[in-house]
Amino acid sequence: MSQPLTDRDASTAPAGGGSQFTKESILRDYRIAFQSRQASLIGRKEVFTGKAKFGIFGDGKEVAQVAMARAFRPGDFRSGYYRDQTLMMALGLLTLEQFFAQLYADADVEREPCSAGRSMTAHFSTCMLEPDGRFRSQIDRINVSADVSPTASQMPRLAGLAYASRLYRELPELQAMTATFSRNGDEVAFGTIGNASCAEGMFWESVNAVGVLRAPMLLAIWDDGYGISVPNELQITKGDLSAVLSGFRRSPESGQGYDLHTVKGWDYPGLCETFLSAVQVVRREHVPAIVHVTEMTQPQGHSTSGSHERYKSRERLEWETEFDPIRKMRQWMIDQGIATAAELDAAQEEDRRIAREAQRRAWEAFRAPIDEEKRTALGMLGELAAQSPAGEEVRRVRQELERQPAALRRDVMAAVHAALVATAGEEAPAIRRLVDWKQEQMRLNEDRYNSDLYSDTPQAALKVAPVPAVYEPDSPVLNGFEVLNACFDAALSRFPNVIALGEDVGKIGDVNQGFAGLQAKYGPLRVSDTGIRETTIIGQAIGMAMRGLRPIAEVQYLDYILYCLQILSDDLATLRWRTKGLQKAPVIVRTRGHRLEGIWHSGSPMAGILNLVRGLFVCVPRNMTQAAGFYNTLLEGDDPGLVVEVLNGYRLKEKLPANIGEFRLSLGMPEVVREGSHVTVVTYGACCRIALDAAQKLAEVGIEAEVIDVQTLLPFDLQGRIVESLRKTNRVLFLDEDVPGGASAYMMQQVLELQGGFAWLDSAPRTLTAKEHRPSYGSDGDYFSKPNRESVFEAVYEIMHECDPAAFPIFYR
Ligand SMILES: Cc1ncc(C[n+]2csc(CCOP(=O)(O)OP(=O)(O)O)c2C)c(N)n1
Ligand SMILES: [Mg+2]
Repeated sequence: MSQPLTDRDASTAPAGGGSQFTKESILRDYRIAFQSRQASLIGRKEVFTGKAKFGIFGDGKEVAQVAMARAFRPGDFRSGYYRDQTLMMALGLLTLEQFFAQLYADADVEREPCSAGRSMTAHFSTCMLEPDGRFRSQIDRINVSADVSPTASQMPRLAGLAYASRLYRELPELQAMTATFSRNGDEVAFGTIGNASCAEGMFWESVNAVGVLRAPMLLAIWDDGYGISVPNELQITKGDLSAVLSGFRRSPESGQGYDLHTVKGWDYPGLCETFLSAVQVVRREHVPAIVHVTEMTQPQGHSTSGSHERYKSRERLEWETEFDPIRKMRQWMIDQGIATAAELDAAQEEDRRIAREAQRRAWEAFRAPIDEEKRTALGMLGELAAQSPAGEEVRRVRQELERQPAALRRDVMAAVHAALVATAGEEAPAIRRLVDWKQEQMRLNEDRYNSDLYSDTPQAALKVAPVPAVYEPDSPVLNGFEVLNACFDAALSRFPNVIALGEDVGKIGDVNQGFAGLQAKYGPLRVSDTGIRETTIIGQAIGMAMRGLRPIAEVQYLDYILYCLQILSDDLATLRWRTKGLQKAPVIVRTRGHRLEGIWHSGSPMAGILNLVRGLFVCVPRNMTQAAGFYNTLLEGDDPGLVVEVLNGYRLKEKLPANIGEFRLSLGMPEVVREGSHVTVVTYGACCRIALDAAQKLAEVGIEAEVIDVQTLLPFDLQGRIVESLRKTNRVLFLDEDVPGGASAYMMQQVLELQGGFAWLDSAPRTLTAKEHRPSYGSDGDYFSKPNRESVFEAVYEIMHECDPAAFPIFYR
């Protein structure tokens, strides 16, 4: 083991023990590690006795984490994973009680401040927002971005958290924001990841991106040799991460690359030295670093789902016992004369008690409100049993609930439901009271478990007031891309925190020139080229947005959104919900699609997207002016959004609104783009033009189609504009270029089920979509793969034929 520790520069205000190595601070580290271990041991038992559903703990990783905590300072960020309980405790961001509250899924945000019971145990976060939804100051506290479960998914966001420091240091126009978000970009974004998760593609994509971005990231790899049961030899080339990462090492000539460190997970002084020296360079020079912590252990195995004796050899298990980091640290403290064995024994005894008591208090606090609800329900059920002819059945239901010692809310609600079924049709006063109480509980549970998918703050995108486009007599008629360009120019000049990034966005101003000339005007940090790395373009934007910036992140084509759909779905879309409104990342994702040429430049996989990104708004404007209106709205709001521009519309002519920087479109407001009385055609994006063309042809045979552009798929027609049209036409066609049963089926469900459109129909509702396969290449390929003027004509005509065959005879087949 390394030498004794000596104090370093004490001016770096420490967050954990900092760089001062007093006996007290070392003992404090030890006790946090020990208490954390006790929490893991007790936690596992809590799962096996049925009080918690699942456990995944940080045992074996404790000592490295108390060492890492010393490198943190207020203003820093963490993006990590489920092994970090000790780090959280050492940073003062998680109490033992809170740890247990999350284990029990306590839905009270005061008791379980990481996710209000929404995430499983060991998914950490800190509150980043004021009650009104604005960002709290980030510089006087340590900020933990909310964890997710998919392995390595903490990495793309980490890239953005780190990169924001660089922007705050290097962009003078962000100076005004530094009081809340940055001290000269001195903040480090710390990451943690398991060794096996480094086999994921996005690990390598993120490491590469951060190296290119020269962002101040300090990444710790907790290497315990396994990913569940699979050893390093089957995870990583050469079985050795340090070896394969070595190509990223900083080159002395260019200064680019990483500082790489390797240190053992049981070597407390070595870990402290390594983290403290590494972080100094990261902070000062904005050079990223990786600390590969090897020889870590996992005394209780991966999780409560199975035992590690199944896959670890006896030798390995013995080695893990011997090299248990807490045991090693204890010995080192005794050898160094920091504490005697007797003193440590006494401290350990006390720590065992502290952990047990915290567990008991957390359990009691978790149970108390539920037991209260149960008592109330039992009282009401007793009352109902006395009043009802079905009293016996109600009594049975009541008894069953009473007998459950640790009844959950679902058990209470199931009993109430059963009693109401048993007494259906009766008029006892107790029934009304029970129904009212049930409704009240449903409302409370809605808040506990379902709130905050979208913003409900004063800045919510849904509350942004619309501003109509204004046209002057001399307003110029421009190419679509020039309209967008004017919009982005206005946004960049009005909001200093707007940062555009993406492939080819910088120098050439994107492949369709939406940002043409804007890098020259605003500089390469405001309008940036990135590598071809969709996942980390989105991750970068998420991290930046969590630090107060307003990224417009571009995915070059809609077809390539599949590369980042996972991170959009798992991270961005869930962020506000999974923290019950304690964190946000108002990212704007820009892409283009629907129609151009060939399989991978004209896809429109909208249902796939819609179904995975609830939590984002999805705008599908039919032209660039509408797109500009949505960008302006999203920039005023604090929700994330996706805007799909129409790929074949950049060279179509549009009149430039005089207020291109200010005009705003409301989300969830369809527009009737052609009025008609016979059939309603509901569509969006590029299909609007096709529907309008078809409507013109239909008018020639006496059919008046009403064409409605839904404009945003999420949210969808908030005021029921489409059902209003159905009241008039009583017939409907849902049209788009997704696959059959794709977004057209979604629109149908929204209109017929949610809006009650079914009641107004005189004809069967229809959908017209692209074929099941991807679009073929060339104009004919497009024509025979996607809806076109003729197929729309025929679909509408057939609806009319069905209701009046004489007036509308089929003449084309
Ligand atoms: C994308 C994804 N695949 C699989 C899993 C299931 N899983 C959870 S943890 C884990 C092993 C991770 O090992 P490692 O990164 O070494 O971290 P450790 O648990 O050993 O600390 C796996 C396969 C997951 N959470 N996410
Ligand atoms: Mg591992």
